[in-house]
Amino acid sequence: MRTMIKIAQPGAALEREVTGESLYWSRRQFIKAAGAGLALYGTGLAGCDDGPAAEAAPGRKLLTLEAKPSALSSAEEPTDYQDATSYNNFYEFGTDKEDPARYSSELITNPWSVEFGGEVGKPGKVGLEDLIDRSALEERIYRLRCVEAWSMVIPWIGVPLAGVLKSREPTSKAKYVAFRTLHDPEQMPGQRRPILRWPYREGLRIDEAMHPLTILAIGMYGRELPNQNGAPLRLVVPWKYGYKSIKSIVAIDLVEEQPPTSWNTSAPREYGFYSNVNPEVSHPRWSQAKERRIGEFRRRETLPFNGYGEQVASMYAGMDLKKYH
Ligand SMILES: Nc1nc2c(c(=O)[nH]1)N[C@H]1C(S)=C(S)[C@@H](COP(=O)(O)O)O[C@H]1N2
Ligand SMILES: [Mo]
Repeated sequence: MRTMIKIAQPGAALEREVTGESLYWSRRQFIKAAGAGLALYGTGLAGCDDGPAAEAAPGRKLLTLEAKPSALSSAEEPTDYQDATSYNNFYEFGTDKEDPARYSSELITNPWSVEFGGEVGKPGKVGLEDLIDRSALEERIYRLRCVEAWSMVIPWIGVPLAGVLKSREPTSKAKYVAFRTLHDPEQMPGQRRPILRWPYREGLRIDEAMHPLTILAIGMYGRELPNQNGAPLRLVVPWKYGYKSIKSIVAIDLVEEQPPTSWNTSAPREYGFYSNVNPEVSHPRWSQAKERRIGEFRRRETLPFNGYGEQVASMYAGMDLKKYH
């Protein structure tokens, strides 16, 4: 596995030291002390516009987002913001972990819309501002476990996918949900080469998509999403390997048959449709038993369903999870 290389961004570190990070973390301490659930997230940063995310995408201000803390959050300490925004997988901008932060800053994320199709009563394009109710935003601190055996803990900001899907009125034939990322080789240089079959595609079974843990995120660490993390809208499915959490979504189709997904199409033996985190099912080229939390040196045991088994295991009762990996 690669070791992490930190890229110094001119001017970034200084700004971060002066305001953002320290502010964010002191607020976290406050939230902890007050007991999560009592503190209203976002108020402490009101009026402050150079917070932690300000340096992540040069030339773009990442606005503060107000979000309610969620009872579904993990109690773990979030990964360092700098790590979460400089060690990314977003192959549309290159295959190195540093490429997304380097090459995604010009991506135009406003205006943005998502096109709904397939088995829905209300198909068509919906502007992001109409799709996500900003007064309903929640902060969900989730572990993200990459198939490459590293993990992070990220305070996402978003809404349950279920409500968004229901607003499009799925028909009784809607058995799966298919997601698609923007396809624009001009803006996404990685798409000029056939690393994957573009656009990036992912899919969920309808019960997985409707599960309360599954969210659509528009922010993290109290701010809008940096481009490298999937701005302006990404999926987060915490009990599955990271590649299921598709970034920069432009289309969502409700469909009757299991939809093709990018990783499963490119290497079906290595990446199944379900992709539930499973320490007992090795990737053909490496074990999935352990993981390294970014920022730590010791390796941790990987937990079944990434530690969310109590909430999600019943959806797979009776399924052979080695076959349906
Ligand atoms: N469109 C798109 N979405 C994507 C990817 C990608 O290459 N393209 N990489 C996936 C992988 S492999 C992981 S581990 C997560 C990483 O999310 P993060 O960079 O916010 O940590 O994004 C996922 N979503
Ligand atoms: Mo990943």
